[in-house]
Amino acid sequence: MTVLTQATAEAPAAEDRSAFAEDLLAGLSATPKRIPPKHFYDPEGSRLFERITGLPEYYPTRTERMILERRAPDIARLLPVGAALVEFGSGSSEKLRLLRDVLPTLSAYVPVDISAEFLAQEAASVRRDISGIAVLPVVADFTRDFELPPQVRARPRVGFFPGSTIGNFEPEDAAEFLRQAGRILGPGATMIVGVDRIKDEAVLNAAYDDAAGVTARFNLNILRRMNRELGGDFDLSAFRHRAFYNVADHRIEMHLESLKAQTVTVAGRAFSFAKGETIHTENSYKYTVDSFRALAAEAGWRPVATWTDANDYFAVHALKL
Ligand code: AVJ
Repeated sequence: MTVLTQATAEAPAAEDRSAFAEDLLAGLSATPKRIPPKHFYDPEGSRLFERITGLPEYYPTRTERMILERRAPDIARLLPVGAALVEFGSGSSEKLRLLRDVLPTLSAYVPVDISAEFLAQEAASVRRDISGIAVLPVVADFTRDFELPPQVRARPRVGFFPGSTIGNFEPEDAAEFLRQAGRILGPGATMIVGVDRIKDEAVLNAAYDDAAGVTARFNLNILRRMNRELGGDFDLSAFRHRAFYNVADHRIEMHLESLKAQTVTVAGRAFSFAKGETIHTENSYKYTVDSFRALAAEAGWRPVATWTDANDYFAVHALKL
């Protein structure tokens, strides 16, 4: 993960595409082959992810929603009145809406996202629906350094990182992200983070290999994206979706497995695949309540509360600097 680099002034779409090409050429040249999961989310990938969140096997989204709604009063009690809520990688601001009981405590909402267009739309809809809160969007890659709007510097600050997105980071990068979030938010800050928990392997495996095949389409869509945006000639029927829980490393791994020996061209370069060779497209790390608290503590945060569900599937952690 690149940290401490200022977000570029380039148009996000152009930056996106060249970053995609660069990551891809580097990742397909590596052994084993890999592509970073952030490139899943073109419009079709985002649509498929939305469908994943509604699948019967995919428990994280609905479980976290339930915890946030139920525990909003407890979260509110931890926050200083007049706090500014900074959401890292906000996407749609629907999680803010779940925190209905937190809203009276907030003076500002700062959604941070790389997609300027989506961010502007969401900001407008939050302004329309929620009164008494200044909406101050920041266009930035939240894994890099960025500046908070000057209006919130004098207010208490709360970071919000839901969705277990932190699970996509290698644990050392997750710690680095938390450290950097602490630097951005500053002394006295609070952080609310959603984290998926280690659980029965069968439950984990089903969540990433659903019966309807939506996750398979989500994974394979990255090949379609390479074909469309980078002139690739991937045959989608010559690859299959694989997802499994790696017990030793506490993570779900997603791969695209080549069903035969083949050579594919993308971005003007040829890449050979052996039969059975995979492209590693995602890690989704899982934590125990204690292993996540230890990680946060290592990054300079003090764990102050953890809320979970009756199945112990998911955890929402509150941290203080
Ligand atoms: C958005 C990273 C939290 O890891 O569960 C869902 C992405 N990948 N199904 C996750 C994902 C396959 C998701 N995160």
